[in-house]
Amino acid sequence: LGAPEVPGRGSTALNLFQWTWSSVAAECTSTIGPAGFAYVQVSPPQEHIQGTAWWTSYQPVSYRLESKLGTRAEFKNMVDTCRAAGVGIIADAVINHMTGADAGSGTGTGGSTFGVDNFPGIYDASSFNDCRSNISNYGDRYQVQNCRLVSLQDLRTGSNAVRDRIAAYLNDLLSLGVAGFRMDASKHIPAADLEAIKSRLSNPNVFWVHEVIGSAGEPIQPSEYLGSGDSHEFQYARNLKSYMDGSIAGIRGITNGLLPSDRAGVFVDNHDTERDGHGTMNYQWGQKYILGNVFMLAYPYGWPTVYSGYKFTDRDAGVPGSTATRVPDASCSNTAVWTCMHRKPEIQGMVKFRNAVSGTSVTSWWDDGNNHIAFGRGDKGYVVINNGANAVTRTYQTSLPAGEYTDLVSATGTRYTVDSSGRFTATVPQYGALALAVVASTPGGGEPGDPG
Ligand code: LAG
Ligand code: CA
Repeated sequence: LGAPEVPGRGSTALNLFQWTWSSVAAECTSTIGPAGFAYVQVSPPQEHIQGTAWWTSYQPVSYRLESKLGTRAEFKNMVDTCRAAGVGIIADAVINHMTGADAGSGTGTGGSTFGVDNFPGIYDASSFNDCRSNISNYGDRYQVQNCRLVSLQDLRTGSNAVRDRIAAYLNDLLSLGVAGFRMDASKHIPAADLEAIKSRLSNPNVFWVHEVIGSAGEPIQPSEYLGSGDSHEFQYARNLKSYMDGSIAGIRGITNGLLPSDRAGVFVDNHDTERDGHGTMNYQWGQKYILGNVFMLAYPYGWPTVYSGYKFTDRDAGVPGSTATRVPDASCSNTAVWTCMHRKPEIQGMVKFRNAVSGTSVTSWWDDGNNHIAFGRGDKGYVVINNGANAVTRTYQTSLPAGEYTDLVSATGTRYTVDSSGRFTATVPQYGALALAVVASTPGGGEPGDPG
């Protein structure tokens, strides 16, 4: 299901948006590995245009691993350090395009020079598609895949030369030990081109998750891309927002019409949706956002990625303190800047919950017809979510073995006794949750990529 399961660690991923390689490495050791995440998705590692906006990461200049987030040596150290902590790195692969034609020429973060149709030693005019206008009609497949996305020079991914060059870049990252790729802007690349690129990799079976923003009525849909990887299911995040914003009693309907569970990447939000003002929740939703994460991690659908970025008011602004060529290291003690969502006890507890209940399905669903739901995960776990403005007290019927359990969601480790009929009584605070699970006493070992 999704990225390969790491023995004892499941497959849950954490998206650390705009975290430098050295800060990711430190966080893998101190927090991410111990918390039980299996993967970290990082921002694009290739050389890109200079500038303080976050989105410079999405304007490649060359495939040298010299970016605002760190050097090649720092990237390599991150991969090794995280691997030693049991965590695989998923790299964000920007291969649909190079820099914006509107940006003209300049020097990248690694010192490479570039111009329109001109990326010395890598690409020239023949490397780009013939269409030189910007995409304006998402109902037109040809345009979406061959013209320029917001002016970004569109690579001729149908040509062998371009496919070879992109594959060489991805193979370089594989040689450094990355565990998988988030494929940026896959909707803008024909699925067959992506399959041809993947077949050129040193490991053609490496995990890929495609970013295809599915939109009803458009000709290009996420399901088209399953030949070379899983696809992110944006509709899941949109549905999650609707339920959390209204009533969650019917939230089991969240997967209606979506990709099959074992092919769908899911998230509460990502770096695009958190700032586009609508569509999904974001950290500014507070407790409801956390409850959305609790549900995603508790419910057996898709391959989940928890998102952790930085606070913002301006959608373009990069990490505060960024220069044109460097982003400051992330720090969870700097709570004015970093959300550090992955350090919240609710999130860490639910990652443990998901790992503990792996392989079970939903049992004993209960809801109050409004905003109070509860369900089991076989005889391994039980979760309660209260998306209402008042505390709720209830006796819940579980399938758990009798015994004492520690609530994985509460920061204080509240304990509950499940009786011999599988029942326990609890009071769950407003916009709160509770999760009990049969947790293995020793954390699982294994590293991403170990034979399972
Ligand atoms: C993606 N997935 O398909 C990324 O997830 C998304 O973050 C990227 O857009 C986009 N596709 C290209 O990889 C981001 C920003 C854009 C930004 C673009 C290129 O959301 O705002 O465009 O990256 O840096 C910016 C300006 C545009 C300008 C363009 C080219 O906002 O006005 O035309 O740069 O100069
Ligand atoms: Ca394209």
